[in-house]
Amino acid sequence: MKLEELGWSHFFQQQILSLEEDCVPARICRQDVNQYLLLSENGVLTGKLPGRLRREAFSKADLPTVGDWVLVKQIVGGEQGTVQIEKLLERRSRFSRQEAGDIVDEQVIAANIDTVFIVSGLDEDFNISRIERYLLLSRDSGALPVILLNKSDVCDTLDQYLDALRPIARGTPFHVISAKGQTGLEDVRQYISSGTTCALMGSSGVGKSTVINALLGYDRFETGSVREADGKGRHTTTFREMVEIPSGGLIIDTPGMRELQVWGDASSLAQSFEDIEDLALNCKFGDCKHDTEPGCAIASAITAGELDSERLESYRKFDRELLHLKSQQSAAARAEKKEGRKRLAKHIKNRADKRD
Ligand SMILES: Nc1nc2c(ncn2[C@@H]2O[C@H](COP(=O)(O)OP(=O)(O)OP(=O)(O)O)[C@@H](O)[C@H]2O)c(=O)[nH]1
Ligand SMILES: [Mg+2]
Ligand SMILES: [Zn+2]
Repeated sequence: MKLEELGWSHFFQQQILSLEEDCVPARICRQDVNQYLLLSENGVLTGKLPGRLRREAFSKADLPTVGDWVLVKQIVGGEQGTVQIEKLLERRSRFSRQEAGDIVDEQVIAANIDTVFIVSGLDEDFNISRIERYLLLSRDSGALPVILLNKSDVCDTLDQYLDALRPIARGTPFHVISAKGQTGLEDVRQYISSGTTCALMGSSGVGKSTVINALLGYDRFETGSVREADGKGRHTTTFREMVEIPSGGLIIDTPGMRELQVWGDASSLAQSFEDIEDLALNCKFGDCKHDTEPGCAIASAITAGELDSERLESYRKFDRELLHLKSQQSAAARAEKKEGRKRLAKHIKNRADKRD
């Protein structure tokens, strides 16, 4: 494959002008425990990450992930196609969440993507707040979010679902499809062409792998049944992987994420909830909490049926989560600074001891 077909562009080219000649660009398609799988002009490569790059990383987000462009060098004396990763190139887009668990760090789920397909099943598992959450995370990604409403073949309450979706989707395109029934796939293909990359996100069981198999035209990814009671999946896909689409373009399958903690700041909130923030400009008091204050434009909109009170609740919830994230980030930064000072003091003392 040519580099352009793998998504290479001027943006990446300009980053390597002054680099050593024995390095070549390659793109991460899979990350295993101790190694990476990469696509390159010379086919599939196996890559190792040197300890130096790990040590230099401030955050996990500084390490290569699926979709990343890196520069690699053939390992001298190593097997053909075994390379060392020398440098991670700057990303032109990234979809991130907060690392699951207690660590405060950014986890990049997919890098250098053009389109984020937010997949949702039109079954018992349909969940508006979840779509709202994915939308918030996509706002800052630099990729275009597109909502795919899958499993239309089993849905007889479509109008109801669409009525609930419209106010939160706002300008975001959405398409009703059935991967199983092979309908609506042309709507999805319009976002895919040679050199572009898309990624599918969404809970377990919504049909991400089934959609990708339908687009590829063969069963590349394993799919799994959902629980009958609530339509939830069983986490069939367990790692992220990027594959080539025979007709051009690249597509990333991801496992359904159990925890989807926000990663972003006030601007992601403002972008996702422009409707609320615009209304708030008309509240009588600048610091209106939209609770019981007189002259509250948001309360009036809710009374008039122009705004769903649940939307305001989501806004408040994300606002709290983002504030919490911010305070965790500053606490982590303070701890790091303290740790750094300790290390420096130790270093100075060591040098002094040596001189003595
Ligand atoms: N009725 C119907 N079922 C579908 C459709 N698409 C997928 N499914 C079924 O939904 C189940 C889950 O599909 P997967 O593709 O494994 O879901 P996934 O999103 O990849 O799930 P994880 O890998 O666990 O994150 C499977 O039984 C699929 O056959 C559809 O359009 N209609
Ligand atoms: Mg899957
Ligand atoms: Zn108000």
